[in-house]
Amino acid sequence: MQQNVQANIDRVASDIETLATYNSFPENPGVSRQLFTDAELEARSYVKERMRAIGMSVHEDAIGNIYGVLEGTDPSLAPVWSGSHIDTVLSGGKYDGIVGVVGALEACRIIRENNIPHARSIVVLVFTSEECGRFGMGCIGSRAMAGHLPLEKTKELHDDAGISLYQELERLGYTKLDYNKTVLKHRGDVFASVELHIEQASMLEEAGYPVGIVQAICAPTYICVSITGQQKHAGSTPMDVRKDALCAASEVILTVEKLARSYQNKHTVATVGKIQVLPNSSNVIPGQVDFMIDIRDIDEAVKTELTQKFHDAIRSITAARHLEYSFDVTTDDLPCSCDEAILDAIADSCRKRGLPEFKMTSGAYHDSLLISEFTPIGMIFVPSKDGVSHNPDEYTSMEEIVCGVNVLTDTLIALSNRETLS
Ligand code: HGY
Ligand code: MN
Ligand code: MN
Repeated sequence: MQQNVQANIDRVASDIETLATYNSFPENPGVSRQLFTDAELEARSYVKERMRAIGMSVHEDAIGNIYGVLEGTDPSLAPVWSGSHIDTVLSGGKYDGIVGVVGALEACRIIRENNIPHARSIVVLVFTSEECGRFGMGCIGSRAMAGHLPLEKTKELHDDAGISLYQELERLGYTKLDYNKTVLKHRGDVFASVELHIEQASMLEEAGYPVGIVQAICAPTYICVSITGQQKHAGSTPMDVRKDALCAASEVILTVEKLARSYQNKHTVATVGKIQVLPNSSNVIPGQVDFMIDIRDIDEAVKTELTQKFHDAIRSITAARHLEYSFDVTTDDLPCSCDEAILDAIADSCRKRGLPEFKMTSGAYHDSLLISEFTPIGMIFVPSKDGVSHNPDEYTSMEEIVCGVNVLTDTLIALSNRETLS
């Protein structure tokens, strides 16, 4: 019976701390590392160098997904994947996504150092832009792999400075690569994928468990809303003749909260986290307000129903105030279930290590949600202190991370030596 492998806590800690130094705004709290910023490009270089140091071959596809390949004894077999993201939200933490990339690298180091045989190659992935911050779309790299982001569409995604994703791909040389050949993936291209990630909620901490086995992943719907009123003088315009876009938006946003609350289900959530007021001057009645509604659910039918209710509310609130609006659903993903055989492989490792086999649902979305369209997936969670994430105070102890890496390593070894999943 093979001894339990053990991750090297110092290497994992060093990778996490080093990546945290690649930060666009070090003067601000937390880590800010949005796609293709200098900080993110430095982080990419660091990860590629760590992949090469392990003896992996490294390549990127035409949308910037990074692949580090630890070749198996039979490289003709479909590989096992493990990865996550290194981009962050603004003023985010240093564990979201990073734990999955650093953990997969450490798993490969352990496999290599201990000469553990694996028939299938193991590929460590860094997915392009899992966060939606810069271009308003989440899981860009994994979404493109699943065929939901044709290259032409990248010309329509712009950041706040008006730069398109396509322009960035061109600037960095990615448009020289064949998009369809290097990005698109099909069923059978990948044998299985396992992602290690922080829970970003407090179930594991409350249960006192060091790891969790994800059974299903909630999916997002993003809606861009624009409300147009009449920009006028704040001092000389009587209250009864105003067409104040921000007052209308405020009514809408509170209605979004009220409707989401009415479902009383912890997986039915809706948020407005980004808003732009024009012209945003204290002595001008706002003429236009643009904001994004972020809806999540594990039940697609509920998400669709809630989207319709939000649209109805916006229509009636703006009509009552004689304002115009636009309502554009820009993302509408489907929730997914994880593969039973992969769940069992993760549970086998937990059992072998005397850990609880705690099955749970992910409220956050992940790249695993999108790649589940072409490969069986599994996810391993480690706790988030106080359930805090997307926040400078995001924290998971190194001991908990190492526990997750050990379970990930066992699972990758098991899967990379399996002929079939069923
Ligand atoms: O927003 C999410 O669910 C993920 O953390 N990007
Ligand atoms: Mn995140
Ligand atoms: Mn994440």
